[in-house]
Amino acid sequence: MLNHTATSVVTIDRYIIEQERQHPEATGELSGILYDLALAAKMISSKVRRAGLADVLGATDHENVQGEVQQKLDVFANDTIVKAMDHSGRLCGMASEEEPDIIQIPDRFRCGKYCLLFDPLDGSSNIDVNVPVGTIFSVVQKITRGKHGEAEDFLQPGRRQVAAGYVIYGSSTMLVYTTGQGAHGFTLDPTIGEFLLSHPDIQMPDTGRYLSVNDSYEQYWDENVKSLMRRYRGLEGGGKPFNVRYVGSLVADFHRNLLGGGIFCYPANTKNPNGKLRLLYEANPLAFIVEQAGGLASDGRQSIMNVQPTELHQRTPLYIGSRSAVNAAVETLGRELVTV
Ligand code: AHM
Ligand code: MG
Repeated sequence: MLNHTATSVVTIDRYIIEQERQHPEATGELSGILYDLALAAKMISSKVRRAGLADVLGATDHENVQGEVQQKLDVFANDTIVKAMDHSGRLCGMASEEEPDIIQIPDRFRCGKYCLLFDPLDGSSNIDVNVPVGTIFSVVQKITRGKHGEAEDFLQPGRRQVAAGYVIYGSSTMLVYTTGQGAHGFTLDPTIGEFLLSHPDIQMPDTGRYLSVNDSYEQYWDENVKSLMRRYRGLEGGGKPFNVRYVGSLVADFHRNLLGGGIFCYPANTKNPNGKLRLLYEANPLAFIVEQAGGLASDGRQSIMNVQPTELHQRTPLYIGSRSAVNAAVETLGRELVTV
């Protein structure tokens, strides 16, 4: 843990460099990836901040003043990350929730030893109603020998991540990342365009305060999931009831629970037997963060970080949050299913 006094101003660049110095063997490539991601986050943040003005500022038919067709924000976010990252020589490829296949590094650029996986703008269906959205990212090291990243490189369990994080475009823009030395949060100061250390070494409360789940799916849950939700609500098992909070934007729900304690659940249901959320772009990076903050993430059977992915866009049920709340999920969901 780096020791900064509450009064010192620490930019994200400085923090990344100081963390890197603790590893004499580091080449600086991973730090470079994090700098580039922070830059992409600032560009996306600036665009998201003007989201409601798109129609006001753009010309008719979604053309902007330069005559370019105005892009949907999630496409903009996707392209911004790809363009910020593809030329650095640090990546051997990328995978995005917005794109069907691996994004190859163009031949004119050098290939590096890392793979970047990301959800460029999670919760973007909320953007029209001014609800926080986010970017989620994960970095793993290439394991195949060729120049370009192959499926095998991207389909690695979360446990092999070397860095992960998210950006929340909320009432302020925050970037939270980990390289396995704690989870650290930085708030964007828009007046100087810098991410400044605001939440060093985040520790998640061990007990839950908030429950985030979309219970309009209740009719499609099995009995164990229903029982678990009754337990969280204090209707079964005698525990203290959680407060229910559901934004419907994973980064926003996760971030609140990370700071305040609690659990986010997206259970399997009969309509979506693997839930909705994506293992590689959403569950794994947030699982790495939550574990670094002292919490847990499970698919109901095993740690999210131990799941061996088989497909790029694989979905997974997700129970992520405070240790005691996730343990309650594993305990309840592991019961033999009682059907009535
Ligand atoms: P997206 O990646 O298409 O934006 O979908 C993911 C979002 C999450 O942000 C959120 O937690 C979830 O979908 C909400 O789903 P639901 O509306 O089914 O509750
Ligand atoms: Mg998403």
